[in-house]
Amino acid sequence: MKKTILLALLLAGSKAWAQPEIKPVGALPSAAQVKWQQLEYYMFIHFGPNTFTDKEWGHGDEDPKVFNPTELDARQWARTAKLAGMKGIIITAKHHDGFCLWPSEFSKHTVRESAWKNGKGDVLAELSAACREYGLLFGVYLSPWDRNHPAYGTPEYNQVFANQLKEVHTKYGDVFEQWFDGANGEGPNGKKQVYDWNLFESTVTNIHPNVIFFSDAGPGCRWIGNESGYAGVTNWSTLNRADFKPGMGGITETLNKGQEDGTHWVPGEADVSIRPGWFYSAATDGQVKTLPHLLDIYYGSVGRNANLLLNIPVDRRGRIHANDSTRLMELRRALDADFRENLARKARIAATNTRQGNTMISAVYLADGNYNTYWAAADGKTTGDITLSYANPVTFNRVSVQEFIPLGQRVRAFSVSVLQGKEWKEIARETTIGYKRILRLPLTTAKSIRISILDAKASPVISEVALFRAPELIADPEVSRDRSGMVSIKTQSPDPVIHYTLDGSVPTTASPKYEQPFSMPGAGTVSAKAFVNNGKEGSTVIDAVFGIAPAGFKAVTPGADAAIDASRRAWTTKENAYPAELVIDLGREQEVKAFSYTPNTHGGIVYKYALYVSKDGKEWGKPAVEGTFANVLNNPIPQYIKLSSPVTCKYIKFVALEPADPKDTRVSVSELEVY
Ligand code: FUL
Ligand code: CA
Repeated sequence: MKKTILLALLLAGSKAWAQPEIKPVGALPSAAQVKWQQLEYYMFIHFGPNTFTDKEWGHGDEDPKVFNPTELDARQWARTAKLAGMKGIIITAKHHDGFCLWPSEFSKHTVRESAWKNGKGDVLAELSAACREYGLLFGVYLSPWDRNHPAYGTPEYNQVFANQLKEVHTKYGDVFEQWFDGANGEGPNGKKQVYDWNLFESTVTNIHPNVIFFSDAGPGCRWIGNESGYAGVTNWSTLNRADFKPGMGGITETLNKGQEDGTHWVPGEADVSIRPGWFYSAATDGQVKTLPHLLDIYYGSVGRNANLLLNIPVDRRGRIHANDSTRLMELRRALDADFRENLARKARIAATNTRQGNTMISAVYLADGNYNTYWAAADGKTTGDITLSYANPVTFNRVSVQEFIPLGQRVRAFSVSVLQGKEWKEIARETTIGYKRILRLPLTTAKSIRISILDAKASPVISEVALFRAPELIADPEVSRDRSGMVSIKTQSPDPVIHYTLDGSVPTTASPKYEQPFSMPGAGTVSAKAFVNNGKEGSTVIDAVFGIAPAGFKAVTPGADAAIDASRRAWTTKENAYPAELVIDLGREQEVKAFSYTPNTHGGIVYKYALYVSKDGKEWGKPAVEGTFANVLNNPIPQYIKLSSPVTCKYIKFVALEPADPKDTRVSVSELEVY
């Protein structure tokens, strides 16, 4: 075997026109980054005092005693991750509240001060041991922003944070990824820390030279620019790193796509939670993302040259809740079914413009299942057609292509075509590939399939191409309610039967069957499930939560109707609007227990707010509730806020006090609801 390879290399080298060597192009990944990219999918765990106080951003003033999981089982987390096909776990060792999940010497807000195990517990010790047991990589999230530490906001704090990093990286074995969170919600009058990133990085790399640093700017990998789990359809793994700093804001678009001629290799990592929020809350037990949604996220991240970091919050017992683990296993089964058989392995594969003179480079290596063997075009050729031919037609709906990234990311544009009679018909045209690009296509049957590299920075180098036939999914039911309170349910699946409940229970075929829109004028939850195949198979259950239908509501604030019209339309002010008021007449006196603010994802997002209530629209008194919408800029989900006690009122006044993005001074409300 060895001899043949040697002979091939000798032969290749002896020809004057041969091009055995491929010159790398642009910024290149380190060996550690290549290994990291191949992980593709791993678990995030948010766990801490917020789990017990039902918050997304703790203030750091919480009693550490609140942290008291009753049956903490890190082996259950690791087992779940393993069964889900994930390669590692990254845990919030320290979130913005400053609470340390290990007994840090450099803080008084830690597991040691908690009620858990009488202060003798150490979550990082338990999780790192469980990861080793299950063959998973262990990673840590540490928030530089610390709302508890007395030194925060002074230069001294940098050393405190460096000391904490040192503890975490020395005590628990290998760490594959160090997550630096860029968030800092202190606002204009808050304590702003000038972080010493060089110190933080060198502290860690001295201990773990191969760790991948996550931040808005890398250097190991970069935030994908949103918390919904989607990379750009164009996604370069390169970035002009000098232009970015963690937490600088206004760069989400660039982070989403990368930069074609970026100076450094800083690949994207897409982070998203399986629930609306990052921390566990019993209120979201019914809002675990659906299977079609999670699959969409997978194709939108791993399928677009990014790694997927999926958050599974641990609950108050210290376990992963059954609703989350059940959905994770559904996702695993669906992914296994989607990629069950690579049809490219049965094809005859040919390519044009193939680089000559190196027997290690050939179209046959495009479907050998080995990432390190590849086909490449000749120098000077930036295009090439890869054709898969079959004796009998094949049917597929997924196409996957992988570039050999150790030589750089090259492809700028590619397409997929199928031969119909004598004509090639293009069925997809896309931009970047990178480490992996997976296209979801309509079910297509053909005897010849062509993947054309249309443009590249240098001769394309392709490791693998694959075709799959993924089974059809049962689409989620979509529940909507109009302004008058009429509820409609629809779904994309052909001929489904939809059943629903209004009491929070899981719909079965015995539950009421949806036949036509029905009225639900009050606040409530509609749970819907679509059944096919005579009720034998069902979709995910959708829980749609609604406030009081705004049929009789009137916007007292001129032009603000869009905030109460039960639609996606938003009410948006001009710039420099803070503070701004939105007054709503509820039509009659009603009991109000809670309100929700649905931010407009296009901007004008409010961070600090107050809500007033009144019987006559004149006397408002003190706010019924005031506070901040934690993490609303990066995760703009509806914000549900409970009043401390129910009030009876006819008017409400929402006051926007501070923007989430200081550079965006408009106030926008997609919907304001009361419950
Ligand atoms: C953000 C944080 O503010 C959130 O709370 C969460 O930890 C998310 C992963 O990162 O920046
Ligand atoms: Ca290969």
